[in-house]
Amino acid sequence: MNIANTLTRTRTHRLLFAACALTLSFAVGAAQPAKKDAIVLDQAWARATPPGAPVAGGFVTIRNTAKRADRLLSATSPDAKLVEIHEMNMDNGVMRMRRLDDGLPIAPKGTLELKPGGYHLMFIGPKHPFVQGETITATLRFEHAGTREVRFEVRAMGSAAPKH
Ligand SMILES: [Cu+2]
Repeated sequence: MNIANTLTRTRTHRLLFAACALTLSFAVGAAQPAKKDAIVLDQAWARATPPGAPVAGGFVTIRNTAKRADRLLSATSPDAKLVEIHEMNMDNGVMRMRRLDDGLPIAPKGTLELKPGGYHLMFIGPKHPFVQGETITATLRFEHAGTREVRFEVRAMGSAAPKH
């Protein structure tokens, strides 16, 4: 796979960006149960990383059961220096990623899916390799629902090339 050629420059520096894209290039897996309340978090998982990886991708499905909109504002994790909310999409065959400083809205009764190739949490500066089978913890902060702790099940790095 020749991701380097398809990447464009962003504010994020290139190495970080490339590694980030790599962690997100593989296909998805199954489910994991969640919490209650106005915000329901489901299918939280993170991608395993090789030692020294600068970033790791985290994915979760967020359901807003309330009648008013909410917003995912930010996230933190004891397992990484920093967690950012990112968007990734394909633009004319070019993979682009950007940090969403204003977070992500979740419609009333709506569902927001963070998944490979789309919105995701970017664990920046993992404090240890994310090892398959382990659990990574993060706290998500919502505008109305407050904070929620989520456990991300670490899944295999995968070995397939991106399908695009
Ligand atoms: Cu990212």
